[in-house]
Amino acid sequence: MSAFRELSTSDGADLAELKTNMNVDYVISYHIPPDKAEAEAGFIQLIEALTRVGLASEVRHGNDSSVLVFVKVASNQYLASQIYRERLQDWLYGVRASAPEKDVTKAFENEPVTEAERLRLVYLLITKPKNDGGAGITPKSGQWKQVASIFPLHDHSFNSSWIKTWSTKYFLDEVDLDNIRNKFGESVAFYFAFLQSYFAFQFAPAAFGFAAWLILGRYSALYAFANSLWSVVFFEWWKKKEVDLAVQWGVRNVSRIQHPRTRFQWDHEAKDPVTGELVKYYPPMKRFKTQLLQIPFAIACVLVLGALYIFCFGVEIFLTEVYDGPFKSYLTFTPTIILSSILPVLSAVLTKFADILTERENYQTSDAHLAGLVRKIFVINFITSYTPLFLSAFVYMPFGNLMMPYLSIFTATAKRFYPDKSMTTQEFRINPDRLKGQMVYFAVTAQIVNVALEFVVPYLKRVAFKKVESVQAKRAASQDGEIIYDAPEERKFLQRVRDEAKLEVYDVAVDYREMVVQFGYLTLFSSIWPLTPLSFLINNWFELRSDAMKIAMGSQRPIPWRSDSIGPWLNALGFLSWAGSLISSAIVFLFGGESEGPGGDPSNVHVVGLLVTILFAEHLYLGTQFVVRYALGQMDSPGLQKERKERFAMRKQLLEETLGQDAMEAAVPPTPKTGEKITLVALEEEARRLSTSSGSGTPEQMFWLRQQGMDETIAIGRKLISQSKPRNNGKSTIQATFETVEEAVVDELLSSILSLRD
Ligand SMILES: [Ca+2]
Repeated sequence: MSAFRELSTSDGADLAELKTNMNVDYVISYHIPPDKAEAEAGFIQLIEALTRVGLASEVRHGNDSSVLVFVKVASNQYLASQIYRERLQDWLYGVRASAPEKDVTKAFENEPVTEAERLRLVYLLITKPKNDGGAGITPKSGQWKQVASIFPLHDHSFNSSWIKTWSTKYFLDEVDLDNIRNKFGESVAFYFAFLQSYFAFQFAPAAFGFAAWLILGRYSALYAFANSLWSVVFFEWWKKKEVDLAVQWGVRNVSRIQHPRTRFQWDHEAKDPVTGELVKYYPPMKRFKTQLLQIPFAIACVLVLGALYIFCFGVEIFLTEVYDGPFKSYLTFTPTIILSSILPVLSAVLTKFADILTERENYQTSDAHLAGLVRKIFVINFITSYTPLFLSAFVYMPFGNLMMPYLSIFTATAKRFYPDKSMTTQEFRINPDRLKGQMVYFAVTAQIVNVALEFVVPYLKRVAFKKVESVQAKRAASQDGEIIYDAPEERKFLQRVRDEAKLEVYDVAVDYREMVVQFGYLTLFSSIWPLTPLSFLINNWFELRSDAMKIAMGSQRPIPWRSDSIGPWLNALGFLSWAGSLISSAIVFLFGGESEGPGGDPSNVHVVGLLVTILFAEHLYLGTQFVVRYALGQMDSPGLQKERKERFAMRKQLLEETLGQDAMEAAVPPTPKTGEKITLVALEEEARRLSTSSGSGTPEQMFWLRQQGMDETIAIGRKLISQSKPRNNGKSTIQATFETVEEAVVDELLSSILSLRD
């Protein structure tokens, strides 16, 4: 509970190790492979690459199989030139309305560098390709596969006051969101802004839902209409709000400055026939062929997940409504157990497929890559989230009586298990409350379970891992004697960094997905139970706070990326809002009025055929529109070409004029000289001498004085590597093997699919 206590009590932030980040910009966790020579060579390359782009580094012991490399900008002048260059680029791309001041010093006086801006630029410096002025370090891939993670350190005093402020107020205001933006960048700030707006908007449906529950009852046409109208208004309003926020935060059009994906593999480099710029080329047809695999992928998702649901659905209906034998009250849990044990595995495999498929689509920019991935993830989530309700509303209720003969399969099976006992069955009757019961589950129980899965489970996992690790460390220490790596004054700080290194990487897409799925329940099915919006309203107050806590305590500090919208999720919202009008009208049509549903007899449904036709046609229409819109978006037009040509020329000229290539290069600090032979002890002494003789060394200065220059960092790093005892990245062998096998199987399957097509 220590991390929790530190952050939740007011004096937590006073702890010395939480107060300072030692001026560290980023921490790189370098995993030591079993082959020590390989480890050392990779480490030397890492330090050299960092030094080449003007970054200073210090190395410390990480755990048995990793070292931590601390990175900060050595030359503020070089960083300043990078920031200035980027601001200029922003202006050229229309992100900012005015050009930055020509006098560089003045420019920074007028517009001080924010923390998010600095961190973003330093991250780019580390990861950008070499020919783009970066160190080209790509975590976990290719040459850098031993680089496990690159993360900034949390600002714990900010975090604790953040959580405290948010948990004591009902509404977040602009200042709250601005603070998030300055710390974690616009990409995270947009999520919280969206969630806050969504939360505020939900007061309306919560109120009229409550009124409808009191007065109109369920399946009310009036409620469905109002709800649908609300979703359209919210969607359109948010589209406007998004632009507004982007302008306010100075990131409008920032999605135009797209970051090239480091893993993009091009066929060849060619001159753009229009601008003359040298571009990396990957034939769009080749990509399109891979993209076509999305169709079988979606079909496979429907079949695999659909089959599972239908099977569980059949078992459930049989057990609850037909079966009347022994252990009935326990057996009714069977479908839930089957579903909750198989569904996560299936979704994980399908998500992995989506991942690999998107990777194969080989997008040039990270934005395009993300959009491609989100499309597939959305398909999976749509099916897993809404199928149970779809089955109940459109299969069970209208066709229930026709299902009866098929349920005799289960009866026969059950009788085989109880041949001697006389198994009784009851007459099958449609349960009219089934739909409502399910909706209450999704609106209340599932939401609470989600919070637990999102926050409590990862926390418990961390505690357990820590326990295991400390036991392992103790055992290792008793076996081959303890090596003390940390200087006493740094020990607590380093321990804190090691803890942060173990945290998960925050992925804002996970949080968006959760909210988008919730929005779907609201638009598609809330007419079944009008208290749904009220329940979501309450949930979302907690969601805002628990997501904040997830970032502050459960994740590494996110890289402060910029963005000018909620990205591909906007389309998902638009789709759900549109689909909501169809589905909820169909539900009201089927179940509204006196009869409360067709009662399992299809002859009670007169216009179902008509509705299905309309539904199908609408879907087809939407699909076609989507494909055409997408295809047109990929095409170049003469107007666009002209614009691109002009912009390119202007950019090139201005960049050269304002900051010549020479000036940029001059700012890179000279490579440090080779130091004399050093040992850990000698450096310790040096640091101690400095602290006692001058008396002026702050902890931050002392931290960066331990290793002076690249060569000393390399020497100490090699020593730490040679002392290490790699133990498979902290994972158990079984876990590691399982992951490798899983990946290999999926990759193999995909390869064979691709080769079949060729
Ligand atoms: Ca969340």
